[in-house]
Amino acid sequence: MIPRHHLPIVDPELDALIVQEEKRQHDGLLMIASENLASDAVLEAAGTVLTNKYAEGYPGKRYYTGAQYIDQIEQLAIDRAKKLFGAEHANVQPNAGSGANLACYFALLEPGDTILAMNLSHGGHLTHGHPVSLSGKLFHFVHYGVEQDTEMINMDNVAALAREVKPKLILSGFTSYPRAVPFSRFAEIAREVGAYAMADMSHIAGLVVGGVHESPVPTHDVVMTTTTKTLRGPRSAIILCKEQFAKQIDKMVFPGMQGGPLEHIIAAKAVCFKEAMTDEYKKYQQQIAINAKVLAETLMAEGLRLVSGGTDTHLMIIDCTPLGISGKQGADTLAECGIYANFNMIPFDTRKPADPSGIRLGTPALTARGMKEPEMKVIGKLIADLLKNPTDEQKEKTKGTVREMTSK
Ligand code: DSN
Repeated sequence: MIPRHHLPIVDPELDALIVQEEKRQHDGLLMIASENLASDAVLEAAGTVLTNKYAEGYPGKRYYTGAQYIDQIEQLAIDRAKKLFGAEHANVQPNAGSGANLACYFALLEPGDTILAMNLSHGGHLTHGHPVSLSGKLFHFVHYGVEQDTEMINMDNVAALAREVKPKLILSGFTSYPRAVPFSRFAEIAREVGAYAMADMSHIAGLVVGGVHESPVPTHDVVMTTTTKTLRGPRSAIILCKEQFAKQIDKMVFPGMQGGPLEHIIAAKAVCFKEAMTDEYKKYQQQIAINAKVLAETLMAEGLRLVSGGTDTHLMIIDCTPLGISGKQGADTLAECGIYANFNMIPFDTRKPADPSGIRLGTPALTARGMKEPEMKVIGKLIADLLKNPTDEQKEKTKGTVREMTSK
């Protein structure tokens, strides 16, 4: 946590709320799969005077004077992103993943064009063409999903659908699919049907850096990632692409989608990329995946049903149906005891998105706190015991164990 010298005096009301959130993060088991704990160096970069500077344009081509240092900072972020992921081109300006996805679609396609992407309730994302999202309103999405029996993607079915609907773009990369994404097969199918290959690797970008998951960068035309999740940077996004798409992507991010870039956040991304080049970081990513496997095995050994029967990544989804509770009830009970997860749709869910059947759990933040296999076993048992038997007595017992673990 970074000491604050001015905020407590200038705005004690706000500072007190931040103190409470710091305490919640410290005292809880943060298991929301898309959350993580950015390093103090990342937080420091995000809280600098760089926020004062307008720098519309790109390094060397700004619409404002006085951008000589900002140029160097943004170039550092670009160079590091390219090196980290082995990309031909990087745009580090997207403020967030949703806008970055839209920028990719608009850079490559015309409104109304067909995109083949994963169904949201099978693990996709709102911006992968859900009707309530601008993506779904502006482009014609056709969705693939998982198979009912395995709850995994059958790539032969994806290929058959691609041949039938002839999309202009095929999108892979998911938010609640616990299995490895066969990126090179997606790219192969895209090539076969003459579509662009795009990946949204937001959830697994850190695992890609750690060598735990196949990278989509060599095989895909365009790859988007947020920088928050396994990657452990600031809340933001980047787009990586082949050189031939560089101009289109840059033009669509600015001036297409955004004005002045958030240079303080770009600086924080640069710090994250530097951290991600270390051996320690790679070990951290490997531990995230090991922890997820151990947690999943523990939950299943305790009798809980996991979607697809396990995980290859940092996340897993408990199906609460056999427990006789909804995912929301389960997630609320866990949160009451300081274990934070999110309720989530499961494939072929018969319940509604606001009260679905699943709970999604992830290990990035627990691993960032140094927790390993023994802690995963304790946490798995704790979660299973509580969900099976959410009595006041069990809740008190859980709260005690959470306090004990997080105070270490
Ligand atoms: N909302 C994020 C998640 O939790 O997966 C994705 O944007």
